Amino acid sequence: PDPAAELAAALDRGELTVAYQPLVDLRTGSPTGAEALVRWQHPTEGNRPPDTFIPLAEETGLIMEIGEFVLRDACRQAARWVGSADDSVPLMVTVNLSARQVTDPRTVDAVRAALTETDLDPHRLVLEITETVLMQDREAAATNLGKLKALGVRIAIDDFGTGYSSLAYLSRFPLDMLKVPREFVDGLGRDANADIVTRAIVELAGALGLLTVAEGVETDEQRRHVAELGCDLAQGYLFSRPVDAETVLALMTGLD
Ligand code: G
Ligand code: G
Ligand code: MN
Ligand code: NA
Repeated sequence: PDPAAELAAALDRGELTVAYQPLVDLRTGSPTGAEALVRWQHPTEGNRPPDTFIPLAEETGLIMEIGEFVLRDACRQAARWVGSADDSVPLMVTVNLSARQVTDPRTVDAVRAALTETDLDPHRLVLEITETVLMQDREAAATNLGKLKALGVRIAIDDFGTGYSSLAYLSRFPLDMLKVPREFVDGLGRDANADIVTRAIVELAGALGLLTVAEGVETDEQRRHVAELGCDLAQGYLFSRPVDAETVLALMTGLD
């Protein structure tokens, strides 16, 4: 069948779900939120990874509906974490936005609706955008990001330092967080350049007042390394793989 129609039907039938990968505060070691990652559980073929259908969703525009679904689920889950955790924990949920979502003005409406419906403090929602996406349609991206920031949400640059962008341009955006890509974390202690680049990202973030998240932390040595370099948060298989909403709720509320 037509792959685009199949994806649309999958969304209608509820085959798309959202997994959550915990974010850990490197100072306390406690979970402080999670990244929302869409999943497609195909009835006969099992799990289909996002990179097999997100590009198609982008092309066809279905990403707007999928994105709305992910945003709503993410805000609903985060509101549950907040409702059952200690007030002092700065819980957050991060959601990936693809190119079309960043430039389409309807994304602002979708984010506003998700926040209102779930009564989530906007500050707890962090939108992840890649540098390449930001550089694609600068005008539209800047306008939309300004409106999103006005709602009170935070903005993260995903895979910082791997895309095609200008620091001068990026620094004019109202950013809140930089995510250190897995490939840099993976090279720490083995590749001098990985250390230098990661250190530079953390220093830049510090100077600009942004949080840093180390991605793809798989070993205790990597955890120590990124903590030493001054990263604020980390995620990766060392702490947890992406898990379902109930499992992450249990983690977040200390029942696990
Ligand atoms: O687990 P992982 O295979 O989930 O994710 C693979 C890629 O798919 C990542 O680059 C991630 O940013 C992207 N991705 C995962 N979930 C979403 C989503 O809800 N929206 C968009 N636009 N991208 C996503
Ligand atoms: O591009 P983005 O950063 O949004 O994608 C996150 C991707 O990284 C997801 O596919 C997620 O499953 C994957 N991931 C998360 N933690 C780890 C890890 O520790 N090791 C590896 N290899 N992949 C990871
Ligand atoms: Mn991401
Ligand atoms: Na990333």
